Amino acid sequence: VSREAAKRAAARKSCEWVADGMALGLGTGSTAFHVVERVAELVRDGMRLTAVATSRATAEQARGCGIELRELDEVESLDLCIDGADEVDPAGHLIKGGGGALTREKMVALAARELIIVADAGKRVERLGLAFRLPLEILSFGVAHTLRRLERFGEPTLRLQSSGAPYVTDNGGCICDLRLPDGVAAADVAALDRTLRLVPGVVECGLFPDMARRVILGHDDGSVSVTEVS
Ligand code: A5P
Repeated sequence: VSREAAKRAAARKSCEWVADGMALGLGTGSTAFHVVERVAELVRDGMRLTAVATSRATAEQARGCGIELRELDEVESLDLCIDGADEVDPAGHLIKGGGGALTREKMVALAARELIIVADAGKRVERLGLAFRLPLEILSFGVAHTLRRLERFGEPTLRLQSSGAPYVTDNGGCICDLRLPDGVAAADVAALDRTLRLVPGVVECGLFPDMARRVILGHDDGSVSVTEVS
């Protein structure tokens, strides 16, 4: 319950940066869920907002609570994207993709002038990738070959559904969860992201280097801390 309060507090705080007339990017996951709820309240209170969702699940939630949605290609840019993360390091670099939506999340975040990350304080780590496996979206074509190619970076595993079948993303791809035995130092995040994206079969990498402008962490007592990333 307290973790939920932390997520909710961070999510609600982030919406203080939402202003009338904005086009928003809406993230995916249990923390972003609270962002969508708060944005819907703002719309009900009369704010004119439009949004691009980073997943089908978020689109469904947003539509259900009256937020006007656009496709990414219907907008030239977004004013602000608010999303969750699986890990945040001291430099503000992120691991995302625990929910499998990393490709759309990265595209929507890049289309936005500003990315705000909302998370419970447990997501803050000293070094990315030690506790959480790095998600990569990979093509379903030739999965075994792509996984083998990824072995030189760590221990790749194919994400499965509870039925045992491969997990399928909104884009029809698969997810490889890559265990990085030594994690990744802040100084190496951008290079590792580039290198992994060059592996044939890899669609996108869950490393988000230098993308967050502001990180809002919620604590169990409902307080929040806001860090501006320089
Ligand atoms: C979705 O693909 C992820 O990037 C999420 O943003 C991330 O998993 C955070 O989710 P929670 O807010 O549910 O922890």
